[in-house]
Order: sequence, then C-alpha cells, then structure tokens
Amino acid sequence: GFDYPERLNVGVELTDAMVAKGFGDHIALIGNGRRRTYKELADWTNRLAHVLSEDLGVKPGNRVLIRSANNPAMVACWLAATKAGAVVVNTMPMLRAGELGQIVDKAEITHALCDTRLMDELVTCAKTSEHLKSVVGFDGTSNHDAELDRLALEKPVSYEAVQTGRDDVALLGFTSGTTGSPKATMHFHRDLLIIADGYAREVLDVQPDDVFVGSPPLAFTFGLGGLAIFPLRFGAAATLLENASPPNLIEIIEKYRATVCFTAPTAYRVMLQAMEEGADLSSLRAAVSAGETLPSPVYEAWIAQTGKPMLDGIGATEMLHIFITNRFSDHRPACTGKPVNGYQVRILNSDGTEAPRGEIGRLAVKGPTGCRYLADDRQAAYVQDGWNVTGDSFRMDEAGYLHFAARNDDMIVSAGYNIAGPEVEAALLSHEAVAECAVIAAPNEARGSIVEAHVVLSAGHIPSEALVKLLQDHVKGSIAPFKYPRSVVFAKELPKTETGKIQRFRLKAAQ
Ligand code: 3SK
Repeated sequence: GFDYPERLNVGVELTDAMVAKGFGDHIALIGNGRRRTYKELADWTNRLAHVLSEDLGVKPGNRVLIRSANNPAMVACWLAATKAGAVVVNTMPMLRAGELGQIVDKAEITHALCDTRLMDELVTCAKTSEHLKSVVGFDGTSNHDAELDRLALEKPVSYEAVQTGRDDVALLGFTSGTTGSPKATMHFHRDLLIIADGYAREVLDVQPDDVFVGSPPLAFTFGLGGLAIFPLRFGAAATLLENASPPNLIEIIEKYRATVCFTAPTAYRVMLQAMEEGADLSSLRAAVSAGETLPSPVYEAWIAQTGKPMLDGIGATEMLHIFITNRFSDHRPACTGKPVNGYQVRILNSDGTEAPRGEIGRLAVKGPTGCRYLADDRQAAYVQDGWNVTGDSFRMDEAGYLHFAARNDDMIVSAGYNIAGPEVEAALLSHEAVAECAVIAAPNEARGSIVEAHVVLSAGHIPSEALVKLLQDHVKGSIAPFKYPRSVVFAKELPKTETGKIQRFRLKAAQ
C-alpha cells in the first residue's frame, strides 16, 4: 500500500521536498530555451503562490483554471496554485469560450491563470460567468513580462504552503467522451503521488538522470503524469514542448538525449521512419504508448529498430493514469499486459457478472486511484460495487494478460455478429498499403450495420477498386472473414484530437 502523512501537499512534494532531498542543483524543467533547476523551480513556485494567496485572494479549496500550452510556466502555475491549497483545472489551449464556459460553470472556477497569448477566449468566457472573478496573465515564454510574473518578482522565495490533507482534492481532470456534457474527475493530493510511486516506479524505474519528453497536453492527466509528476517525483528532468508535433519531438529527443517518451502510436510511426532516415533516437530507453491502440506492426518495428520494447498501456482520466501495462521484461504484441501493482481487473458481461476467461467483456478495475465525478449522476454507472467500469471492452487470456477489443462505442453489430472495430483496423494495418485507418459501423438495410474502413494509404499507393478488393481479401485472410470491411473509403487524413486519438465519432457523424 501507499503510506503518506496525513498532511500532504503535492506541490511541495515535487519542489521544496526535492530540494531538501538534495536535488536542488538538478535540472527540473527544460523549455522555451531555458533550463531550470529544482531550487529555481521551488523559488519560482513559492513566489507565484504568494501572489495567488496575497494579491489574488485564492483561498484553500478555490478552483483555479490554468490555460496554456505545455511549457515550464504552466507547470509552475499548477504547482504554485497547488501549494496555495487550490483545486486546479488545467485546460488545453485549443478550447474556445463556450467550452471554457462549461468547465468554469461545472467546476465553479473563481480564478484563472492564462498565458497572455491565449487571453481572448477566456476573457470572453469570463464576461458571462457568475463564478470567475479574476483572470491574470502569465508569460508562457518565461520572459516574466506579464502581470503575474511582475507581481511574483516582488515576493520572497520561501512560502508557507497550505497544509492540505492527503485526501483533499488537488486536481479536477475533465473528460468529455464522445457524447454528453463534460465530466470532472476529482483527484486527491495522494493520488498524484500514487501514480508516480506506483506505475512510474514499478514499470519505468525512473532515475534522476532521466529526461522526459512527450506530446500529451498537461491538461490531460496522461500528460500531467508523464511530463510533470513522474520526472519531478524522482529528481529527473521534464522537457516541455508547446508544439509537440512528431518532428519537434524528434528534434528535442536528439538535442537533450531524452530517455523516456510519452506519446501515441502515430508519433512513434513517424519516429520509426525518421530513424530509418538517420535520426538518432538511441537515448530513449522507454517509449510509452497510450491513448490509442498500439498496432502490432509499430510495436514489432520498434523492437527491430531499437532492440527495446514499446510499453503499451491503458489508463483513464477517471483512474488518473495508467493501470494496465506491458513491462520491459514482459511484453507482447497486440496485448496491453497486466495490471500495475495494486490494481485488480475483471471482465464483465453486460449483466455485471464476470465473463469466462477468453471472452470479451467490459473492463472493470479497482485500485488505489478511482473515479469520483464532481456532482454527476454518471458516478453510479461508472463505479459499481467498488469497481470502476470503464468504457473499454477487453479479453483476459488464460495467463492473465489483457487484450484490448474495442471502446464500447466501437463494437459493431453486423448481421448479429459482434465485431470489434480495432481488430479489423489491426488487420488492415498489417498490409503495407495502409498507413492509418479507422473502422466504424455504417448503417445498412440488410445487415443493420456493416464494417466501414476509412483508410489513409502509405506513400506510393493510390486508391483503386482493385486495392479495395486486395485489402478486403487481406482482412479475410487475417481474421474471421465475416469481419472484413464491406465498405472501404480512402482518406487523405483521419480526424484526431490534440492528444492524437482518432475521432471515430466524427467519421460517424459525417455519414
Ligand atoms: O489511456 C488513456 O487514454 C489514458 C487516460 C488518462 C490517463 C492516462 C492514460 C494512458
């Protein structure tokens, strides 16, 4: 189990406590052309926390929204607000006033810290909000040229942090899903350490000389864990990229000899190509893939190129971070591995009973983190009998390994057959003509639904009827023939979220 003192402030644990442990001179954050040590980060966040408590009037428990791209200033604002006892909501730069408004209303946000380059939409949102009373700008480029930075420069470098309880809420993670209004998941101070002391210690064995890099936004708990909490918990360095496109990721890995990368399979595919063209990514010792199913060809090619496994894992905003994963010494293709220590899983039938081994069912999980929706009736559906019933269908094999089948929304029922869309995608991806694909259900009079594949072709291949037939035959030869895509649509690109997840619902909506 995890044993933390009753009084615990995760903002302090990741900064001043690290200085006290002797990491003061280690590099903590790299970004926007600067490197900052743990001592500098502790001082910076203490000055900012003074501003929050004294100038802005933030009280413990107030909800503070942060709006920024990934950069060191965003990390500093998050840590400072946490030290001041606030409950933080990190948000993505792409959100518009309407989406920000939903978050502000749901979380009853009173204060917002915003990169000055992203003020407009937040100011528009603040005009109609009954809760949001203060919006203060910070300089995301770290030139200390905005109101928050100027106020902070006047403050002392030590700060008496709010003595939060280990079970006080520290973070609200928003998750939108494909339908319905956004849900806010509440996470305690201890939860933020558990994901580091659990997954990151057990699976990644993080060391102080590690350098982290990756693409998920800090607004997504996958990014906050992988790009801030994990490195800072162990005295390692976090590189933060405002634009984490695959070419930028590659450049930063080469420049800083990054050792741990958190991103989605799409970016790893570009890295594989870049390595073939001479990029030196040999510093990477851990390539974590999540957020989207890892196609076997990408996993196999990574091992062939680097001699190291890619670590596929699955997490959920509700659970805070990854709870099932492959390991360096125990990994398989088309397999998500086994639960992280401390987590238990079950595969459930639709009536809630446990499915027999080998059968596909809903993935339920129980462990040291779990779902607590803020003021939301959907809590009762997500947590049943102490089990978190996720939105994913999995199969557990005889040896206890878990195999992803589909998002529950991605199960296709065609002429009475249950077909997992991702299984068809994996079959298509194993053909050299297919660079990317997404499989959805298309309405069909005779069969109810048919399997429809949206395919982006690899360089050198052009759409044709003959290629459709070739791909259909390829699927029939790889998996049970009834699963083949009766419709194949060629596309230049697939709709994706900022975190690289394919948005199948947008393909469905366009039908
Ligand atoms: O698998 C995911 O999508 C996820 C969600 C939240 C946190 C971490 C992960 C990997």
